[in-house]
Parts: sequence; structure tokens; C-alpha cells
Amino acid sequence: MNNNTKSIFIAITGRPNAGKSTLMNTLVGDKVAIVSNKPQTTRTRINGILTQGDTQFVFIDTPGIHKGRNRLSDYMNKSISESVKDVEIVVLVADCTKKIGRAELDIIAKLKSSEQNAVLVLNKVDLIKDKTKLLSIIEEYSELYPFKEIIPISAKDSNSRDILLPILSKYAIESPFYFPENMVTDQSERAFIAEFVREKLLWFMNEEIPHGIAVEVESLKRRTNKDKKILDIGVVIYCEKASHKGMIIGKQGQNLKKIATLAREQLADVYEDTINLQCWVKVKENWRNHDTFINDMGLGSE
Ligand SMILES: Nc1nc2c(ncn2[C@@H]2O[C@H](COP(=O)(O)OP(=O)(O)OP(=O)(O)O)[C@@H](O)[C@H]2O)c(=O)[nH]1
Ligand SMILES: [Mg+2]
Repeated sequence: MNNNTKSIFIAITGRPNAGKSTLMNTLVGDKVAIVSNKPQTTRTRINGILTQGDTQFVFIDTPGIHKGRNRLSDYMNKSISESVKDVEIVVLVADCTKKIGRAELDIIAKLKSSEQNAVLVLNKVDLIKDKTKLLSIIEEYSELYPFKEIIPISAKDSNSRDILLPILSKYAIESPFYFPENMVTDQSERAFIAEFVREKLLWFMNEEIPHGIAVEVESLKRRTNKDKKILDIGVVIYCEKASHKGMIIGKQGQNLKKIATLAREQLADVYEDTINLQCWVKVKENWRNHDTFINDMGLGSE
């Protein structure tokens, strides 16, 4: 390893649905965190890693800060506070189509108490027709905190990577690399696959159901059959009510089939193997208040 390496830990924070995971994926250049139009998509901190030349960026995607009504929410909010502490810089992602709210003010209060280096990303500028509106938003935020930079972008647009990486890299510090150079995330393979499946459930299920879903990879095996590489995956989808189970499965299993097919196709792209995916749905009442279950699912305290 090169002796002159640098690394930088970057916490990505903001309200639910602001585009934090979208931004992390764009910065890493690979899909490492799931994305959906439903708030509270991300549940635990997920690290995305990018090594460029002598610099290693470690992005920490956090759940969107929100008002908790159950133990799972408590864990999610705790993981945000912890992520913001020990990093070189915090990226506050704000949806520029929304007014400054409680979530942004809470994060700014945390930044103030630790005098953290922070940049503000005003996301979703593609949705604003009259770009001059951004000026007043920028002014409002700059009165709240001495952000190092305020950067209007579209996290969906890959150009935002070229804009942000040079800004962030200024805060890198001399240190060995913490992760192998080709690594893009430190999630376990099982966690990554479970998230992929949960993402499809978020896409297709409405109302309260997605928030009460947990996905576990129960079995994961690789085998070869006539030179064909096959990945056998057994997944359990937990939901909170028998009625939810029925809705997830759908008439004659149509819904679950649609979800599993899409998950299988996308996993096949990632792994370049043949994917054999089996999904079961089980009811686990009120699991979001069961500490043991939350911990078993990897959603509890780390
Ligand atoms: N128009 C537009 N939509 C975006 C942009 N960035 C993200 N989105 C959309 O915003 C929604 C939320 O994106 P996520 O990346 O899941 O948001 P998040 O902040 O990680 O949300 P949580 O994990 O729930 O806290 C998705 O539907 C994204 O496609 C953007 O630059 N422009
Ligand atoms: Mg997210």
C-alpha cells in the first residue's frame, strides 16, 4: 500500500426522502443502498466506499431523521446521532422543493453542538423551474450554520459526483485505507440481498405495509450446474398482520411473483449468476417493538 494515502469519512444526513441514498449511490458509482419514494427507506447506517487514486471516501448513509413511534425508530434515530459524531465532514441533504423543517433544524442543532464541518447539498434542483428561487433558500440556510459550501445539485444526475468529490476530498486526512480498494460497501452479502428484495416491496406496496416489512435471507448457497453458476437464495418476508401477508402475496400469488421476479432480474445483473430466489411471507406481530427481533434482523444497536 502507498504510504501517502488519505481517507475521509462522510456522514450523509437529512430528512426522510431527501435523496441521501440516491446521492451515496451516485458518489460511489454503484448501487449500494436502496432507494424508494417512500420515507424511511433506509433503516440502518450503510457504508458506501470509493477509492480514487490516493484517497478513500467512506460515505455513511443514515436513515432520515423522523419522529419515532416504536423501538425501531429509536434505533434509527440513534444511528444518525452516532454517525454524525466521528466523521471528517457531514453532508446535509435538503430537498430544495421543501421548506426548512424540524428535521433540518435538528441536524443543524447537532452540528452546532459539535462544531462539525458540514456542506449543504440542495437536492432535486431538476424539480425547480425558476432557479432564482434557490438564492433565497441558500440565504436562509447560510444564516443558520456556517456551511463550508452550499451546493445545488440533482443527486440522480451523475454530474453531481464530479461537483462534490473535489469539494469533499479537501477534508481528507492522511491515513491508511480502512477498506480494500475495490470494495464498494461493507454490508454483508445477505444484508445486501435482503435490502434488494425489500426495495421491490417498497416500490409495489402502498400505505403502512412497507414500514412493517422486514426481510431476512435465510439461506444462501452457490453451486454450479453444467458450467452454469447458480446462486440459491431463500428469503423470508416478515410483515405485521395476516391481512398484510395476503396483500403482499396478492391474488393467486401474483404480487409476490412480480416482486420476486424483479428482484431476481436485478440480482442477476449484480452477480452475473443465475439466481434462484424463493420468497416466503410470515407474520410477526408488532415486531418493530421487539428488541430481540430487531437485533436479529441487524436493525438494532451495532
Ligand atoms: N427529481 C429528483 N428526485 C430525486 C433526486 N434524488 C432523489 N430523488 C428521489 O427521491 C426519492 C427518495 O430518494 P432516497 O435516495 O431513497 O431518499 P433518502 O433520503 O435516502 O430517504 P430515506 O432513506 O427514507 O431517509 C426517490 O424517489 C428518488 O428517486 C433528484 O435529484 N431529483
Ligand atoms: Mg435512504
